[in-house]
Amino acid sequence: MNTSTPSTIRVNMLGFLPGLPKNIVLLSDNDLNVLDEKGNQVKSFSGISLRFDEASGDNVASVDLGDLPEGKYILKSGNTEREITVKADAYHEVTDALIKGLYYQRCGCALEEKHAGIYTHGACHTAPASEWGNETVKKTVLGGWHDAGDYGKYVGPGAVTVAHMLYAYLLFPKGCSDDLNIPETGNGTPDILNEARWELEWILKMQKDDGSFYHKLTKAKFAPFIMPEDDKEPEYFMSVSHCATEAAIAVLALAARVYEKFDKDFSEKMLDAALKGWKWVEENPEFKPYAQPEGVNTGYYGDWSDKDERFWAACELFATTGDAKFKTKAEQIYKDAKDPDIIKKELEGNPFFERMKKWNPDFKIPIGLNVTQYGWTDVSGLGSFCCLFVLSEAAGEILYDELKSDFLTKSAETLNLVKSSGYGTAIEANRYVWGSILSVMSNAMTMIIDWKLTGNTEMRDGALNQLNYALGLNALDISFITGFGERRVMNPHHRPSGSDGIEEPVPGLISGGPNKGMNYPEVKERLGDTPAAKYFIDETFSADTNEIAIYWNSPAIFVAACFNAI
Ligand code: 9MR
Ligand code: ZN
Repeated sequence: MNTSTPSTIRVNMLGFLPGLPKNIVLLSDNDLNVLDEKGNQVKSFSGISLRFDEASGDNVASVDLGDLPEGKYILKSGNTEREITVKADAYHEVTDALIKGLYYQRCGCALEEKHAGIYTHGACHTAPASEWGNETVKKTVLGGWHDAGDYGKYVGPGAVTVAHMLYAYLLFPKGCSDDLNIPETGNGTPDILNEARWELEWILKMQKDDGSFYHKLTKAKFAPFIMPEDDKEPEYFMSVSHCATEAAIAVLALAARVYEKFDKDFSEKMLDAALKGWKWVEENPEFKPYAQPEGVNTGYYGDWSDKDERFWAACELFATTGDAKFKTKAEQIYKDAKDPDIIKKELEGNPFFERMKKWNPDFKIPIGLNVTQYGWTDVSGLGSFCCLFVLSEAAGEILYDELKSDFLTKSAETLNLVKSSGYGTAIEANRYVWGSILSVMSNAMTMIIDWKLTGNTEMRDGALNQLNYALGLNALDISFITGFGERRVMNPHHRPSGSDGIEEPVPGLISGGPNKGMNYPEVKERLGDTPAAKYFIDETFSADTNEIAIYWNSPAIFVAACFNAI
């Protein structure tokens, strides 16, 4: 745990890029002096005026240090000093580490010392598993990544994680470097794709003969804090679900294109599986939400609708096959999602909607697909990637022009969030929920896409501020990425990190961060009415504020790879 007091100078602890803005945040209105390594003053800022930041309750001033050549600098404000670095490859190591973070989540194999170093461990979860409630179906499915701090494996979350990685690779190939020291390193395929394949192979095995995909492969209950190889409780294939099936179809169709030039057989296998999955969807068009069986309390990942997954799947299948029926389907879903009568009908008696209304009486009927959402609940934004960058103009009026205009409306709102936050963080004060890092990183992705589409550098800079947030420019003065930054997360809710006897947690994992939504009673008791952006405890028990998850790492990979490529 970090016991030192947070500094009144907040910075990206890894450093800044020479040609881009260098935003820092001050918590005092003293003049700011910038000294070079020899102690010469190179810049100074006076007339600092503080403003109230709602999310943190802090009075802060954001300062862009502007142009500074590569080197180390000392920032001086009153009696406070803080060192920063300006470096062309400031984000290289962390991008690599975030990708390798997924290697450390690999299941069904041992992590060998030559790749994992001190984090080596024995093979885990290698026993055959049966279908929940049906012991006659029993098979051994190895592979995949442990989802998060727990050892569960879930198809939908795995699919979005891979999608973030594949789009990071497609958009910023130079930002995803290729020497991660994983077992496949040097095989001619970029390591980001090698790592993503580990999950894709597992997703393929989660398909049933009828084309559908199991929702998850987990035990009945979360394991205690033990190493994965010591976790011997039986695993079960939980029922199939529409969301899992369609997310799997989408990512397999996408991956079929990406891997084609590296491994044709693998690519064909994935496309066949995707098409077989789609056939199941056509034969079972009526959406049924995943229902957690009695006696099971591992991750739920339930959803009120699958139109976003179906939309994404149709887009990717159209992009891969060119078959117009998928385009028609995607267009239909896009249009229907804007029809209030259709939505109202969809929500009638919907258990998730009923729950939402109970929690939040102001809950508004969601009209239209949320084209800037990329997380496991709403994957519409992954469809945006496909429409905007793969299908592009040729996709026509709905899937390109209309979607692009909807997208740019949302991204403008996102940039406004950055401007209205004292720390420049793209999240409303009341949106610090479980895994708030997903909102922050997703909003960075949105601004990056806008920048790629329009060339608006304000968007790029807004996105950069979110990477800054992850690396220390925040109300806690903490780097949320394990292994990086002088004040970094040390006790994430992560079973291997909490049980391996090593002080430093497994590196390259990103914490979910402040959450003032649904909290553990002990967290509520200790934090009380602490402002949302500080609702965080760097202790192992606090899964609600300090767990790690594969699908939080992956948007961070996307954002880091973008700036690593600049
Ligand atoms: O990411 C999930 C978050 O959106 C939910 O609010 C939270 C509580 O239901 O669950 C998160 O997912 C967890 C999953 O259920 C099990 N593995 C760990 C995940 C990260 O906390
Ligand atoms: Zn395992």
